[in-house]
Amino acid sequence: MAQARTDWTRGEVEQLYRLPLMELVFRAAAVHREFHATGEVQVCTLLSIKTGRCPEDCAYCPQSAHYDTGVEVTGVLERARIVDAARAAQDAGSTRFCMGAAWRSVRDGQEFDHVLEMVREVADMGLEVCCTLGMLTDDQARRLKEAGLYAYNHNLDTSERFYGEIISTRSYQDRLDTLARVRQHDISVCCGGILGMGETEEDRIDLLHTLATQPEHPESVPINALIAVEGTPLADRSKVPFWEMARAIATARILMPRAMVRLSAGRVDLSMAEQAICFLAGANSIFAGEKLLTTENNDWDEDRAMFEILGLRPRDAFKDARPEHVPA
Ligand code: SAM
Ligand code: DTB
Ligand code: SF4
Repeated sequence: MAQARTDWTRGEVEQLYRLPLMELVFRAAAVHREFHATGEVQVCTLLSIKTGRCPEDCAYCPQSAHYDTGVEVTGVLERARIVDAARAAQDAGSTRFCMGAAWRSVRDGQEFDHVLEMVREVADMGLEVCCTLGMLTDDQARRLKEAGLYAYNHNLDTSERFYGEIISTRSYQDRLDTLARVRQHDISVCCGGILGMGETEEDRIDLLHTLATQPEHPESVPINALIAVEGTPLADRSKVPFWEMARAIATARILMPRAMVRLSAGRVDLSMAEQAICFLAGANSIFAGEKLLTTENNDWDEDRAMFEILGLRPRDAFKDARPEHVPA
């Protein structure tokens, strides 16, 4: 099996991205077959455990306190709500449960202790537990790992150049620093971006290049299409053309052959045929469940029907590395 390269040049990434689409998808499908059981799709479910009033000004985000989006604000959810949601997700066939909090960064104290407790419980249920809580210190990453955290989501979102036009309250380097801490503590890295925020093709190529030249590739790469939410500065952005999504997915698949490439936000707007092209182009993970964090997602039943028609099957949990506490 070929090695995964982390020394891609910008020119190589650009060349791939700009291939005639059918050629690009064909090459991505070949890489996909070499590195993965085709037809196998990881099913993940999100839960927003703390919603809204976030001090950051991410222009795409309905949870930023800077914009009036009408999102329902909550404190950190209590144990029963989280455990029930995790169980429901597991019963519906999900193998990864991701808890998201609208924080700029984690603060030590009662709330973080509660999150650690929730990580422990969800891990004990046999789910791959993931969190996305904003920036982390070294010690917080260590404590999350100790509690049984499997993966951490922290997106680079776009190119370094365009980042400053989308977020002013933190830097690209802040993101990279947290990612390095997560990696240091041997937590699986989930890192991707958003298309359709007004970035150019050059920015998309730069993002893919940055992801693929990290010292180690992220284990999962979510590719989101912007969900333009009323009240955010990006509310009027037109939808990213589907073919750009397919292009980004296929390029990510070729550049990071072992990664799980996740067809993430925006899937709700895609037809089954469009989703099929994404799976062909190397996407092998989705978010399932009626909601992402605050926005609507595809119906469980529709997803089940799609799996049936396309001959897809859910991937087992912990296929890459099973922690000691989880029986085989
Ligand atoms: N506050 C934490 C952070 O920023 O890392 C965690 C939650 S944040 C909502 C997680 C990710 O959701 C963001 O990095 C962004 O990529 C994605 N996201 C947020 N709003 C989105 C939108 N409207 N459309 C697409 N993706 C979005
Ligand atoms: C990711 O890349 N996409 C997910 C997850 N990681 C946390 C979040 C999408 C959020 C879409 C907007 C919302 O539902 O609030
Ligand atoms: Fe806050 Fe995360 Fe939303 Fe940015 S993306 S406003 S950090 S919740």
